[in-house]
Amino acid sequence: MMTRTLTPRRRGRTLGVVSLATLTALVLSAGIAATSAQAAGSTLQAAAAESGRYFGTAIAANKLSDTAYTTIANREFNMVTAENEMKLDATEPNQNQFNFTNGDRIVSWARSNGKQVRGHTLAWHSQQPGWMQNMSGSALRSAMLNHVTQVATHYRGQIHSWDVVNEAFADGSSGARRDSNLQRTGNDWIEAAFRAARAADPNAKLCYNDYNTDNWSHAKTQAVYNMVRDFKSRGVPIDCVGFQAHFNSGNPVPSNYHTTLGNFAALGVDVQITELDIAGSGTSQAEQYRGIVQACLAVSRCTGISVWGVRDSDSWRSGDTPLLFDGNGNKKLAYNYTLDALNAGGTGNPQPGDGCTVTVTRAEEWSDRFNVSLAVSGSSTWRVAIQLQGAQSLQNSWNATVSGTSGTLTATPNGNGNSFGITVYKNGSTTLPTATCSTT
Ligand code: G2I
Repeated sequence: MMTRTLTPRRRGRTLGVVSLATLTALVLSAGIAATSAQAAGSTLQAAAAESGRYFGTAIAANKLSDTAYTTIANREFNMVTAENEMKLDATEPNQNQFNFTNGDRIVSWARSNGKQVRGHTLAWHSQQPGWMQNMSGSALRSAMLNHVTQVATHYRGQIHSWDVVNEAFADGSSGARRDSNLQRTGNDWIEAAFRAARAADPNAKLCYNDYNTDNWSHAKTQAVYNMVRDFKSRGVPIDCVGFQAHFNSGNPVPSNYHTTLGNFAALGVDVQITELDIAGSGTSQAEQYRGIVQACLAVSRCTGISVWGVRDSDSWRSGDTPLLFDGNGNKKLAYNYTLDALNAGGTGNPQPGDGCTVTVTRAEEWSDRFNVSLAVSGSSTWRVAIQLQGAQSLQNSWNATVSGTSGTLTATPNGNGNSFGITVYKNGSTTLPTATCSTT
């Protein structure tokens, strides 16, 4: 049996719900020691709910008749994503002929079991029906917007969050949009899709969803960040960013994950981990799952985590055994680590290895320079790397020790708390510097 010392915060909250006498009676009648297993959430959804988050899974409609599958899914998860059933090829197999049969089965199963639904996905270069693959230009743009409108309207009021646009950026170091028939209709296709989705279902949160956007220093991450920042500044209706989080040895969980999540959240969007799976086994896999949970819990706008399937055997890459239950439905070590990390919570006293996040805000501006305010949360022992843009250079700083004058600056505490500032000479660039935080 696992034991864990309850923090004061947890103990107080638990006893607020279950009286000490009741708890003692329960423990005595069960004849077992009081451990976290009794006090904490005993399923993923219950443990995540302690901090107001959801824990979800992808569901395949053709598995809803498998009771071993639905038993686990129903017990552990309170958010459901249709793995394939709401994609473009599934919902509009012929132009303007919509088929919602399997998507509806998943929504119906979710709702009858008290779960919420993530919609996946309205516009994507992949899994397009044949008729759409052959289209281009304004005809494709219209067909795409019609698809967004029709599908979002069909599910109006039933979707927690929609992945409005999926995987629109290229891999590698270019930071460019992915070439696709949709991209070739014009760079504004993404914002057009978001506007159509908002009009069709004003109450769904509208997300941009992608993979390989986990490491803050990767060009693709920066490119998506810049798009979201641009959308927020121009009033394009975006509410959330989905991080697919498909990890393996070639694409490991980055140590700066909380920084990525925190910096996106600081733009004023929710962040969600939408398709989590981690190739591997044993302690290594379990520790990576724990890291992901801790990163999400460190960011208040990280509102939930979904894994991409129930059992390893249900995974799109089952050979990688990337999920939380084995093929027989047994809980893996990764499950235990995930559950414990959720139960440990994210707002207690800082622990070694916990992250910090930094938010960057533009302040006063003059013709040649501007002020930047930075605020660190999550730790009081931090180091912030500030990336100046272009030829920008440092004029001045306050409330932190700042070294460097151009390129990457380093800031550390100087006894004046967690908020500090710099003045930056523009030297031709008014772009806001970016910053990452690490604990020391
Ligand atoms: O590739 C993993 C995921 C990456 N992010 C977007 C997700 O939508 C994507 O999910 C996967 C599904 O897990 C697979 O199940 O997307 C694949 C392609 O859409 C899905 O694979 C497809 C196969 O390509 C089809 O041949 C098959 O008919 O699954 C279909 C249903 O089993």
